[in-house]
Amino acid sequence: MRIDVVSIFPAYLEPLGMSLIGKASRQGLLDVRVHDLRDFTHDRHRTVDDTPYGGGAGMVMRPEPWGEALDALCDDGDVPHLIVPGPGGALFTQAMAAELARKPRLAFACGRYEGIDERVIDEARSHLPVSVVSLGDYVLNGGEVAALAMIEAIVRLIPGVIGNAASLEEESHTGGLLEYPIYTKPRQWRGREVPSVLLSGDHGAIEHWRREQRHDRTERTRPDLLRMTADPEAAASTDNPRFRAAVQRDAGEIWTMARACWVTEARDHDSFEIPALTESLLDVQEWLTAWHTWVVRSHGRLIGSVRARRTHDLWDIGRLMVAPDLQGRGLGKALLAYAEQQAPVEVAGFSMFTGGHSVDNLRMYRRAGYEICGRSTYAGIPTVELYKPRS
Ligand code: JEE
Repeated sequence: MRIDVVSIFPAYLEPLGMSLIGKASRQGLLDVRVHDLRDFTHDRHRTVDDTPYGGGAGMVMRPEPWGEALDALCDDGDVPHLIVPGPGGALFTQAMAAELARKPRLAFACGRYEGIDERVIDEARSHLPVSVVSLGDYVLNGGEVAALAMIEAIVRLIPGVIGNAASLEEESHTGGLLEYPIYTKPRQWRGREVPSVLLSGDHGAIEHWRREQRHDRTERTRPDLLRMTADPEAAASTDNPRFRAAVQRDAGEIWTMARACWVTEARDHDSFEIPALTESLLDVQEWLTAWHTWVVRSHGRLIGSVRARRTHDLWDIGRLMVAPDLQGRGLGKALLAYAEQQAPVEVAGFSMFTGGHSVDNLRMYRRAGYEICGRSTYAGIPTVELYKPRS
């Protein structure tokens, strides 16, 4: 990946030569170039600011040096995705970092003073993808510190930059809960003991304790991650529904919808002993941390969901559901195809599992290329295992 940064304080970006980012640059995974905006001025004083039209406090960055600097970044055919840090931008998120980590070229335009003449952004949008992004709801003196933070968050997601792929894999499985507390040696420090469960060697008890800690901490310090209230995504109405990674806030609706969806299964199999019907809300919150789960919303309403995880060389897909009033319109098939697309490259095929009497589901799975590869029973209910090789 190539990253260009334009600033009037190139020295602010010197930390980019250190640590993981510096190492990635030396290994050739990354090419970071910092440019001084003043090199694109032509007056004796290398002026980059002027007074605002319409009055107001402070100074505004003049458009001409920015125009020339951005032109210089685009002179060789391929154009970068331009990120303009600004206090009025969209909040920078992990999802954004993951999306930007896949681009071959990024450029950061770091403003100072009150910001950059708006026409620079308008003009850049006419030939580049541009995102105005804010690091958080507080005011900095310029875009440099924001760019540093964003670059660090993006670059660590580039394959090969963090040596330990397992840590990234683990991170992507946090499922929207905060972390559990961690400890190392010595066992006793300043009179404080490491929680005894961690020394017990009982892996089940440790897992249970960590799970409890994560829920308690999330409830205490980030209740917004658990509650549906003020969810901007849920509030946004979109006519073109898009699949998104599920977050903890989706748990309640997934739980409710599973009950609505699987009650027909219960009728068809003459039993309520179906995992999707007997599980609790806490179970859903729990499996959201262990599975990749995607949801689709329409006009703020959760209308579909699916989950998947890797077991050996298979991508195990399940809990495929569509709101009962919207079934039969191809949304289930689209969700299934989406879950398949998300499979890691190493996966050889897809596996699914359904009730033996789920005639409509089985028909849909067959049409999607699945073959029955096994039959068994679960709690006395006939079940069917399905397989589809990766094409
Ligand atoms: C880029 C200049 C300073 C200070 C006016 C009016 C804004 C600009 N999360 C983040 N906070 N701040 C930035 C950021 C700040 C920047 C620039 C990013 C370029 N500045 C500046 C004050 C103002 N204020 C009242 O509302 C708040 C404008 C940032 C990011 N990313």
